[in-house]
Amino acid sequence: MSRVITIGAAQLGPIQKAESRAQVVARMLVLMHQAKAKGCGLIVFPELALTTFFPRWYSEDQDEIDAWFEETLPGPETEPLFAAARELGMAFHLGYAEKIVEEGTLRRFNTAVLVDAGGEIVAKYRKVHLPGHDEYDPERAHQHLEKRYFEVGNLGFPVWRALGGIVGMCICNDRRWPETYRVMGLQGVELVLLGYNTPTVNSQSDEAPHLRAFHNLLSMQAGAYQNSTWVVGVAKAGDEDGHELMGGSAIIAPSGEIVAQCRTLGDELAVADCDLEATRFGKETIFDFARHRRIEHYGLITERTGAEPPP
Ligand code: CDV
Repeated sequence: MSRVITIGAAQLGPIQKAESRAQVVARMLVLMHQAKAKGCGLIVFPELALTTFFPRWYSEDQDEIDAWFEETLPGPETEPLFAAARELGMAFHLGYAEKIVEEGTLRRFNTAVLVDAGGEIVAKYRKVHLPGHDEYDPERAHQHLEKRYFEVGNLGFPVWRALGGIVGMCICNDRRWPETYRVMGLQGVELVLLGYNTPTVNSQSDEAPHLRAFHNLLSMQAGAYQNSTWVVGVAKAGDEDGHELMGGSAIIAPSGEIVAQCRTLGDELAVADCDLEATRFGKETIFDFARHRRIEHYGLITERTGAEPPP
């Protein structure tokens, strides 16, 4: 029996610093209606989807910084997304900057939520691997101040029973780390949703853009294959106020193959029918963790070489 969910990877083109949330949400609603016309039951939006990629801008003014954050979700500007989910019967994944008081402490996270077709938030993830730096760095071609503006996520890498399967989330830089997928893989994940904002150029070297595009896909395809899970990676792409972000949003099968991909650097939908049953072959054969993982033997390498285990 198949468990097919039609998924739309909703790449967003650039969002300029001066653009309002209302303008962005209007673009997202267009993509939601396109997705509905193509039979999607889930649409996936990028990391920090509601605004420009603000961590490239250095600021010491907390009010200015807080203007990029959502204090409530849904809020007045994001409610139309939730209404569209209900109207269209379509779940969505959304990345946003979260400002929240938790146990009396004000906190800020780089967050993603999964909203079901009834417009309810059913899952929340907070980014763990925050790249960049926390002070202005004059040596860099551009700033990347995620460590300044966000705390490390405090929710781990859980999975949820949702959309008829087992769903996990991560955000951008998380996708480069094998443990991101493995922690979810060990919980049986069948569908990993993630958004990214990745500059085409490296701020600290002349790394070739084609290599950066290769590493983007390499990470996601390896994570999919080695854990026999679908991975949907969605970019915010194009030129934001002179800073170019890569595209390449992709839907990746549990085999590691790309089954749908965006071709432009603008608002674009890539759609695929994703059968969650297709995760079973890898999970029951070569990546049957219970039968084939040999954790007790991994330490022997340390014994043989005499190397000290890492702290
Ligand atoms: N938003 C990100 O996490 N971007 C990083 C860049 C800075 C390398 C990424 O891993 O794509």
